[in-house]
Amino acid sequence: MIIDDFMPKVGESSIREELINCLRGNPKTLPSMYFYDHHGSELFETITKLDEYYPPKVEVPLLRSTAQKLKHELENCDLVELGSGDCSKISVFLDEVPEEIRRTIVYYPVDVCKQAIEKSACNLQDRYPEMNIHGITADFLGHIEKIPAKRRRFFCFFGSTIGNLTEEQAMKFMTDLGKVMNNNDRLLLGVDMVKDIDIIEKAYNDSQGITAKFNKNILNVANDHLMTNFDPEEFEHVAFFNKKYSRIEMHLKAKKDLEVTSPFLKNQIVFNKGETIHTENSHKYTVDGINKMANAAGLSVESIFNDDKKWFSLVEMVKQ
Ligand code: AVJ
Repeated sequence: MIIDDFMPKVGESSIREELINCLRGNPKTLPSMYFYDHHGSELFETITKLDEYYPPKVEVPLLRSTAQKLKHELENCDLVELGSGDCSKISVFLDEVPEEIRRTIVYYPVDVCKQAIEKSACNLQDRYPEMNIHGITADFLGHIEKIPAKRRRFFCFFGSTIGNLTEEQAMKFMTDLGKVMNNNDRLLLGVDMVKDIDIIEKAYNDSQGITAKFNKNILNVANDHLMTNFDPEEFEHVAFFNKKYSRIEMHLKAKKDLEVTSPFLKNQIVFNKGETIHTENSHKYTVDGINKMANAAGLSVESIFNDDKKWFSLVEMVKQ
């Protein structure tokens, strides 16, 4: 098993510059990619097991039924999963694929978290000894070209991770992906659909406060990179549905006036009581929105697989 590492490391100035710019912005932001250090990836795994967090509950059975329909398309291909995380989704998918076909697949998990890739690739190798695995740690938004293109590719982007991108960013990502895709390549995209706002908001305000911990952990990650002195407990977790943009927004709200210092900064970062850091967007889609996005990126929607309630979609796309 091979793992290629393309992620910048703690201590690299490019990360510090990005984070400082975000915290100096008005409004202040932190990119949601930084949730996923080792602890954050574990907290996210805990979130996926919460009753209120419905997306995996609908996506997992849908992955199973869709895999049964698409399994023959996987023969002799490179299976590239963007944002593979703990690899639990692809294993639901692969369980439906016959061993003779798995033998012909090379699986490429791509994720920003090196620990997640190492751990999950090993588990997966134990589960499917007949399959080749080649892990890649990369921020696939910027490094899509790092992904090998020797054979026909089947791209998977599950979990509605695309929902973290703004409309503009999602469009750029899809266009970049459309450009590197060849005629026989396919993309299977998991997207969370618009539904009752109450259900959506509960999923991001769970009663055990795990999502709050996950949100606040991004400040520990900022502390690791910037040597700042953020105290996560001085911030409140806020998550609500923004109708205008059809998305959940997560913010961290200062409980009092605060000053944060870093040896990499001349001046402190000043927070007034009530001021927020915008940490995440999680867009919810409509079929219309999906088609528009695909077309603008030079892709066409071949099929949409849904659950009964149409809460989640797996969208199969090909190059136009
Ligand atoms: C992993 C991006 C799909 O947006 O629902 C979960 C992350 N944030 N709870 C999502 C998340 C808060 C999740 N994604």
